[in-house]
Amino acid sequence: MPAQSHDNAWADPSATPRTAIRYDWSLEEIEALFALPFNDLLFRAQQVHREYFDPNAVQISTLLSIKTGACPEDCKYCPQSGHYNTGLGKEKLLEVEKVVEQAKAAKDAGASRFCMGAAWRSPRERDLDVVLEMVGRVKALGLETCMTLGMVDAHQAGRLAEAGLDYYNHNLDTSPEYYGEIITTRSYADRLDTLSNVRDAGMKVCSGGILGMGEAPRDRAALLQQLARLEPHPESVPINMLVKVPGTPMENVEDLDPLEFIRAIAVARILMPKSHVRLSAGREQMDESTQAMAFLAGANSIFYGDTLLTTGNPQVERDRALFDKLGLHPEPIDPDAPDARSDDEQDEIALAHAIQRQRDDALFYDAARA
Ligand code: SAM
Ligand code: DTB
Ligand code: SF4
Repeated sequence: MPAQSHDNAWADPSATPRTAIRYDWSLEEIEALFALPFNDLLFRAQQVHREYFDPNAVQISTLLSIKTGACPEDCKYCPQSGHYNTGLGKEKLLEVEKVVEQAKAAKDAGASRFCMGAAWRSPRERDLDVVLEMVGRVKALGLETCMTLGMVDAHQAGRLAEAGLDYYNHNLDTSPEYYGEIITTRSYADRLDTLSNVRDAGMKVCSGGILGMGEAPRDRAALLQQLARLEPHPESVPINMLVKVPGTPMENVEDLDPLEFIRAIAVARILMPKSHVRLSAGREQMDESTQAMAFLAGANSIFYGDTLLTTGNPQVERDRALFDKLGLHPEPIDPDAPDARSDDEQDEIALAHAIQRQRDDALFYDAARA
């Protein structure tokens, strides 16, 4: 998917006054947005979207599971939880070279960000050493980096930021009220703490949730309210449609009406005008019209590549065809981003981590351990 030239009118800040960024949306205000006639809601979302973004550009991320399965947490939606039998085995942390190979392939296929996920409650120090090397090596390819490793404390977040990690993904998943129905092994407050550690360390925040888990409409509004209360807003907001995996307690939950999903995307766009809203998991089960409506509602990021972490995603050829049909193009990495590092700087960071890792290996790293 080559980047195409496009009209920059949307980027002219003098053209129209931009919608103010707010952090104080009330639940009633948000529910009122959800209750708008569908066309009015989408029109409003599209207006806000055009104030801040090229309406036809979509940020492209590719996911890789760097440590799969046997997670100690009990998230009811998750195929990787060790509490449920979904047929996934316990895998070891991938080798750095394998990750770099996959990242190169993702870049060649057109991704601008590489997201690495681990089925951990939180990373152990010796795992973190390996993970930091992955960050340096993937960054050195010219890709933005994102990791999702579970809870991180201030020290761990600091180490990730120092390694040059651009984004950390940690989802709130659902409303504070519904949360206890879905996860019992970590609290909502734990999640908010991780997000504030990530922010304090200077990384960009990626945080969103999952819809279609049997939640009430009010829970969808309350999830978006929590996200929109974060100041600043998360730069990236993944909205996942539940992928119902056999063996999880959610395998037979009732389908969410796709139009309700689109409404949530539109409301997210209105509440968080400057954030990238990602049409995240669940695209493989969605028809093209639903995806097209999600882009119209203000989604401007996707996961690209045949798999998410453990479940399927549309084939790249299908996505290319969809982009062509809709006249969409991949969003380029912002070369003026304040944290963009030169190639030399990236090489230095990667080298420092490789040396550190060799030292650690000699001391205690047990490669046979999961
Ligand atoms: N273990 C880490 C954590 O939970 O923070 C990172 C990996 S975890 C798989 C990342 C996110 O994937 C979860 O927070 C959840 O939002 C999403 N996810 C997991 N299983 C899903 C499913 N079946 N459908 C949709 N999203 C899912
Ligand atoms: C996010 O919000 N969704 C991605 C990513 N962040 C890590 C994960 C989706 C996982 C879907 C189930 C699976 O493939 O295992
Ligand atoms: Fe573990 Fe993350 Fe899955 Fe929860 S969502 S079970 S923490 S991998």
